[in-house]
Amino acid sequence: MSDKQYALFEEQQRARGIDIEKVKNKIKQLKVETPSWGFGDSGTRFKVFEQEGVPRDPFEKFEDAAQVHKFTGSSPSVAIHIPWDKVDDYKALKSHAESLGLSIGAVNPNVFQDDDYKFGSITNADPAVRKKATDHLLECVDIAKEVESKAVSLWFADGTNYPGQADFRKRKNWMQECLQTMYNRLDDDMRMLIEYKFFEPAFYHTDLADWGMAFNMANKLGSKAEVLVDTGHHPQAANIEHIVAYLLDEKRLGGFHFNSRKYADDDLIVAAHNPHEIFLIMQQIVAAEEDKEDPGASRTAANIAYMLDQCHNIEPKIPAMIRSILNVQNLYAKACLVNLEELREAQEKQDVLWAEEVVREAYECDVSPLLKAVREEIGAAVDPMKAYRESGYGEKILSRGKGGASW
Ligand code: AFD
Ligand code: MN
Ligand code: MN
Repeated sequence: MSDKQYALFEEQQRARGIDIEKVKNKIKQLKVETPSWGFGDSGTRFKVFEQEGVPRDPFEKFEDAAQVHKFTGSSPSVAIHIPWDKVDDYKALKSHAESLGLSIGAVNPNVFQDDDYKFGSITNADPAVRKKATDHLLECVDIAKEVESKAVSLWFADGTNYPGQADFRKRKNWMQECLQTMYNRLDDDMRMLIEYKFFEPAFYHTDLADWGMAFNMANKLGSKAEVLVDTGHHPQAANIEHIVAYLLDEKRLGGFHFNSRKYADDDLIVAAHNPHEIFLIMQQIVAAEEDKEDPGASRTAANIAYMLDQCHNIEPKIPAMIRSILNVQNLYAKACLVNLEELREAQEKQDVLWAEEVVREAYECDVSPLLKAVREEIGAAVDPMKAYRESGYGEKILSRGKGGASW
């Protein structure tokens, strides 16, 4: 990137009242966690198209994740999923991660693939099944402690397919009872991130179906319980940026699972279909980060766990992850270019078109000179996708063959 290009960009932004050095620092602080399960084979209920060279075990998943961090400089942690990432020695997995410049991020329990969970896990009418599921949650808290992870990220497939199949209120109370048992196991510096999902795999009701149910559950459990917003988990046309602002104001936004969807939980490359939505989400976060009048909201914003939750079924996985990280950075960078003082003035004056223009203007800025400058300063590749393509890593791992790890 030419210095001239960057100098012109910087001059333009200064003229807009933007502190570019501050924006660069904010972008450098944005770290996005990759999901171990995103590197293994994945698919839909119709077909898993096995890919040549996918990792054969959790250790190789971390090696692939290390490529994403190597070229972007912005994804130093990897979420694990138990039992998909079960190993005999978690400390060995942690040391392996550290040898690659990575840390183990959120620990994700799995109470949706065992036959016993056919009619639910922590909402199952059979107390023995609820206990089995709760024991697994406790096991995951213990694994988190062993690998010094500070977050256990919870998603439940629990739900029903037909009216009358189960008692909604009993299930709600069973869930709370099991989650309280898990909550009580958390260390003071740990947190549980409660994810919700509108539907799937249950098709009539899902026990944690929306942000309100997750928020209510987190409130009942205590301050170490927060809400996880998966961007693919909402009804069509849901205003996710409003949900995010509400949770920030309540100091209950714990993190994100970024992906994009057209119609359902498609787990596709984040912002591939609707980048504006992710920008508007980021704009709420940046406004909270900079809100001097609400230190609680800015603390919450500063403590968000940014994670990808994606499965690349037809495209090569490592470059798809790199693309996703770049998309998140791009939209966060744009959100940092909103002149918040000007926006506040326009809002106070209720000048609709001025306020809309202040936000739109930032969205329409080409931030590539800014991102290239940041990448140069942090020692990442100026063009991560090109650098990965030219690295030969994708070819090297083909020797692993087919039939590697899958979820
Ligand atoms: C699926 C679920 C949910 C969960 C993820 C990892 O829909 O998003 O977070 O698997 O368990 O995507
Ligand atoms: Mn998710
Ligand atoms: Mn999902």
